[in-house]
Amino acid sequence: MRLDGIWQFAFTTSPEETPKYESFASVPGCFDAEGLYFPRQGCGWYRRTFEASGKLRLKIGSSGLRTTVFLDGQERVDSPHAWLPTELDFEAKPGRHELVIRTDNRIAGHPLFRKNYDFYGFGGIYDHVDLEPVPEIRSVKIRTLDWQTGEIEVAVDSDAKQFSLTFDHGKTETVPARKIFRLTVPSARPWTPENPHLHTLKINGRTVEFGLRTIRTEGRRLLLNDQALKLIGINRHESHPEFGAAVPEALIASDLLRIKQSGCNFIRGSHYPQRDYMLSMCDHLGLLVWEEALSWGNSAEDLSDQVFMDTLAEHTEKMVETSFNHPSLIIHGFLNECQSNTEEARVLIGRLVELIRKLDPDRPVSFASNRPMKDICFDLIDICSINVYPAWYSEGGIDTVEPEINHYAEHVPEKPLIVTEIGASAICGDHSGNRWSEEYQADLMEAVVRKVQTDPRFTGVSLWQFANANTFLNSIDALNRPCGYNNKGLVDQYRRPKFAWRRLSEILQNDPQNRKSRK
Ligand code: ADA
Repeated sequence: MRLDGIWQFAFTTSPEETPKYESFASVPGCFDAEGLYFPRQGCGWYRRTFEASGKLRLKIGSSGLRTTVFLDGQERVDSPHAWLPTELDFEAKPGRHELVIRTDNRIAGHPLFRKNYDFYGFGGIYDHVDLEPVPEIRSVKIRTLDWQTGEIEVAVDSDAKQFSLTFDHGKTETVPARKIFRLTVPSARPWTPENPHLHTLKINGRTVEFGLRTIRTEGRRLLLNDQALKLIGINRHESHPEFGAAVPEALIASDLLRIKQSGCNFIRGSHYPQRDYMLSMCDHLGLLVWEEALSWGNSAEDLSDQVFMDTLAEHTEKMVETSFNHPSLIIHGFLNECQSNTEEARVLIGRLVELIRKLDPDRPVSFASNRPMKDICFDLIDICSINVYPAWYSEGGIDTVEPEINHYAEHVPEKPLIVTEIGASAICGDHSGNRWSEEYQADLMEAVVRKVQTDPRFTGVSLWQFANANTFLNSIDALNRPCGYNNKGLVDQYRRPKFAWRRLSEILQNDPQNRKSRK
């Protein structure tokens, strides 16, 4: 049962105040995106009733920044894991029940969000709310062991005594239940960005989509099904002036289609876990994804704060478990631009890498460093990733881009190297050719893309960024962010293309390497 729709709504400045449900709000929706509560800090209370009974699971696909669920007046879940699903299993007596979801967007006191983060922390329910019987199969995790023969490893969490298994609507086989087992996919076809073929496995009525592909690093190369990848892509925030983080699915689909059609093959989901719809769409389109845990520019003080460390570890674990079966997901990331030149960073990064490798031994792990020359953590991860802004946050012009990134390539260890951020702001309609103009942004982007395409030391680039995205409004830093947006989008916040977007599409569409993968 999908519970989306019109819910009763109340706003309070703190969780202690009693909500008065005098208004209505859309679910999904962000209360602070537009209108009455823009951009207020406090609690958005969403209330409705439903009629159902038995053992039920409530699932909120994505919400933030802190989500508290009350059922029939009782607090049942309290989660700081913004952008991740919140779930509650409960037993309901026959009759009508009251459901309240409180979303708190206050930054003070949040264990992971900080006020210096260069993106807006929206309050609200970003994704669907669903109610279903607790599934007999609690979770299924599928790993590709051999992409050519179709051998997979399946891990199932369930108390069932036997499993009935059906691949791709084929014939059903019944086997005794096991926690982990190997199977061979009949008529196996690999998943690649060019031909993103998906298989399905149905276990006791639960269907899981997956793709046959391996991903690993070897020296400076990143290999998908043993073929070296060159990633040309873009960072994307889940953000829109009118919907906040509750970006409608049709708009997510249109963003991703445009990215695919431009010739890009890669998206860095900056800087938090991605919605299931986003990853599923990338599975279908053959777009490769870097997903990362919520964090940004964290200081050594954060990195050694016990609450921050433990919450980030729990958050990372949930993220890895939630996204496990998506073949498009190829890199797990965390701690964007932390103080990775400190011992505090080494301890936390080491802990997160170990945790991820235990949960998912296959996918490479990385974090984006904005201090490649003094970073002391590159040895801990599989891919060196650098966020650098030559010709934007430094004096030189576009001719400094190539020498500067050459310099980093010479310095970092012998591992795949991705320029995870690089770019310039541009205001639509400024054609002066100076900084902030569409021309300057396009020229800088072109210098970067041509360099990464032709220099084998680079495994890839994710340009900063797809669309202008909402960011902080009330700090001194906001003076650098006209109208409260980070304006480095290649399209603006309403997805209107700037020169750089058209130029990028032209470059990639004229690249014979790329032409075949856009089909
Ligand atoms: C950083 C950061 C981004 C964004 C960017 C910028 O690299 O990771 O989130 O803030 O800088 O626009 O300056």
